[in-house]
Amino acid sequence: MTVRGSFPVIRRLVSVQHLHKWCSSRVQKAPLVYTPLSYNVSVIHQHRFFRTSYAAAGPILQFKLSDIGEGIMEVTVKEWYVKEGDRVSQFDSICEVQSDKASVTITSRYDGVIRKLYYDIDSIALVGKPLVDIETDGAGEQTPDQDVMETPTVSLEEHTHQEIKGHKTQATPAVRRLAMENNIKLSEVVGTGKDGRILKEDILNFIARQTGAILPPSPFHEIQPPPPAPAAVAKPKEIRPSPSIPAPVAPRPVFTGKDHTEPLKGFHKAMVKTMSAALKIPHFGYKDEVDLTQLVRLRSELKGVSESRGVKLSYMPFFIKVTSSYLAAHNIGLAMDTPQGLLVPNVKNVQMLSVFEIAVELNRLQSLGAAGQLGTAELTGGTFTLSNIGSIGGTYAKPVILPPEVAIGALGKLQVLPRFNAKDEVVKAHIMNISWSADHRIIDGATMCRFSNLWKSYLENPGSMVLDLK
Ligand code: CO6
Repeated sequence: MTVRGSFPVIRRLVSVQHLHKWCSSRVQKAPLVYTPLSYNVSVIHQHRFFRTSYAAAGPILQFKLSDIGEGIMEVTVKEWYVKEGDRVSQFDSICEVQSDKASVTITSRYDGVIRKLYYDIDSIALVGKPLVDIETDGAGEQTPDQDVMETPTVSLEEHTHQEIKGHKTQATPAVRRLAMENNIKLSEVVGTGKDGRILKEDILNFIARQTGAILPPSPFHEIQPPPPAPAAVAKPKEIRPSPSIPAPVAPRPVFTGKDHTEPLKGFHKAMVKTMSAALKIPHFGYKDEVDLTQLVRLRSELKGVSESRGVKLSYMPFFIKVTSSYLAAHNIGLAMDTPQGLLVPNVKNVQMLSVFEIAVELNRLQSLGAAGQLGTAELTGGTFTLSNIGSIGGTYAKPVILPPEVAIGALGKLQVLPRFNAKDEVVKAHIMNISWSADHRIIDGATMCRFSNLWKSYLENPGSMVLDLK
């Protein structure tokens, strides 16, 4: 139903929504943009020609940001230790990058001259994309298999075990991952590689020394019983167990599971960004219960009619219609549990649709969602969201606002419960709880309370909808 302008509460929601949209569009324009540079060989050589007369120059190589582990796909460039034209050697520090987990110093894998820095300070650098171009020294340049990173100087997560103030270690990402997976601090491992670089063998030897563990490359690590103590090996005859003491039973191998770190992708990654943006919104919650006894009756009357037209009629079309009470275009989003995860498609222009038409569109969105075919058209432009968590279970929720919207409602499970009627008699009632969250910068509690009361009154007296329905 459309009740535009006739309620002060609704007018306030309209104006604040516009204000909020304006603010949010600015927030959404925040960086997170990476422009990959496609290189053309002639351009590189021209660049070289003008910038250097370096005689023994080799090819210009793109030094790419290697996999840092822990599913990190992008980092922020915090500091450059080199500038264009600087000469670097292998393992010289190039820059400091920061992920949401740690700060890492990236070191050079080549000897040569820095020809190009790809990012400004505070830009987002992507794993696998070029960081710098290095004009290497001669054609026979050594190219180690993997980029080398120095130990993070600031570790934000305890389990990385890589914070060693004033002491830097060198190891490839694969070696770091091996150390991390086995809870080993790199600072405690003696590196036997070039310039003290820690090799995979160093980690395996460290584990063997500590626990006697042998780590086969399988999903499970079989921890072998420790080898005999050196003293026992050196002086076997001095240790004579008494005949009365039973021979020690060989400890059984212990199997430890192996955790996997999965990078966040697709819609899940988008959820991280949206919900992180939502964290900046000061949410307040407002909850109430709604007696849907009459609506339950009404729906059961209309359900058969709807089904005879080939459309499933749940309660959602009613909830959506009643929520459609503000803004010029009422695109009511609904949280949908799909095989791809949580998605929020919206029903466009609800102000122009009947309950039946909403049900038709809802059925279409559900089919698309189940088939993994919801697209940008369905997923953008929402103005208000309802989340029917009650279709899965639960009574109350604390829904999180989907920016740039300013409010959201979570519907609880519809339950049959005893309630008192106007004559003080206990009656069987169909009760559903509604949990609203609103942006307190824009909406105050009283506004939300009035809005909720209006919403509730339409649903508790569905006959009254007929008066205002468009
Ligand atoms: N209570 C009791 N029964 C319900 C309810 C509630 N709340 N909701 C639906 N139903 C009934 C519904 O009437 C149907 O009954 P019959 O017609 O008699 O068979 C039946 O359950 C199935 O309904 P269906 O789910 O198919 O359709 P509906 O239109 O109600 O819901 C949907 C569509 C897309 C919202 C739903 O399928 C869905 O995906 N729900 C999950 C939404 C979700 O994941 N929300 C969590 C988001 S995160 O909010 C969040 C704050 C956190 C917790």
